[in-house]
Amino acid sequence: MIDIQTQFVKNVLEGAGLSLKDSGSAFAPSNIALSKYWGKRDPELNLPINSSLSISLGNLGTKTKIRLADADSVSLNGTPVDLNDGFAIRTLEFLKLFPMVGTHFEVRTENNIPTAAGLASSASGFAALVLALNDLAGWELGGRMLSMLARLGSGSASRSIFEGFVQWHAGNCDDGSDSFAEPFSKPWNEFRIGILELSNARKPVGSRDGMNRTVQTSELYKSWPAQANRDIETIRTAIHTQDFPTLGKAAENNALAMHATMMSAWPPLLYLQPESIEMIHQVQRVRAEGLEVYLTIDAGPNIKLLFLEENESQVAAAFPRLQVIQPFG
Ligand code: 2P0
Repeated sequence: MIDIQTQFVKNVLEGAGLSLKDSGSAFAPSNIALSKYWGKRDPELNLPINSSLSISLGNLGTKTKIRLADADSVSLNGTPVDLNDGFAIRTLEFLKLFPMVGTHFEVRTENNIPTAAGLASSASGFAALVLALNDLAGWELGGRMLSMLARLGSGSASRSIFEGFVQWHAGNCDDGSDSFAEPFSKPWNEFRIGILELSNARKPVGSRDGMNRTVQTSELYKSWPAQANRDIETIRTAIHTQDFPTLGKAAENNALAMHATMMSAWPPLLYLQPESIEMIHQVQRVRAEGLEVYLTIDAGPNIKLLFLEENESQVAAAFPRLQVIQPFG
């Protein structure tokens, strides 16, 4: 497992100099996919079956500081993390891919989003870790290369290297060299995302196991890659023309289609809770009354609303617990 990843890292770092500093630090935003990543074609290089498209969440994300040390240590929001904890294990396993930088690391992570609440903290976490490593090692890598390194930690992390709208290209090559993320389009300042946090409990099946189970057992998954390709094209065009209803419809349909593939897996994956279903109905009700609001959902029970600034007060009135995010600041 480690060999193919080590070779990949070597290829990415070819030509990059090493100019170590005392410490490296960086921030990376969380992101929400408007057209989702669901399914891997290669688990070792973390290559996806389909491309995905996301929007980064501005100043919501992860700040990481890293330095070389005599022994490994990891902290999260100021509290030391047990090295047997899954978060520390994943972080330190990832850093083992970079022996040219060092053997032991002190990693300090600050998250301003709830960990594992379906708000993709692994995305901003691995993106910030790669950006901090790039700072520590003085590699001066470009965004494309950084996104490929972040991808090895977590697929969605490849998108969190960038601000704004981002596409992660699935690529075709077996060696992973054409599977990277890149930003596109200008800012859309009126764009708003509303988070309805219905549960911050850890989910019973993580995304990684959930997508593998879906690919292996869901009959409906067969139609997913083609749908994802169509939705990405629709959403890209809608972003360029700032056609919000077209974007919203495609994003909502994409998320619910992904959940249909999950539910048709065996054993079934049902991330939605009764409150999630209630909120889906509520979105449909207010939209029927003329309010331009759409939803998206990741591998968890929480609902994310998509709307424009002009409708913010009406959306907030219809969904009282809403946390509103301005992705473009
Ligand atoms: C996404 N999700 O596009 C989709 C939608 C969840 C549902 O990316 O195995 O944590 O680390 O590559 O990136 C979550 O999956 O999975 C995810 P790994 P990751 O945002």
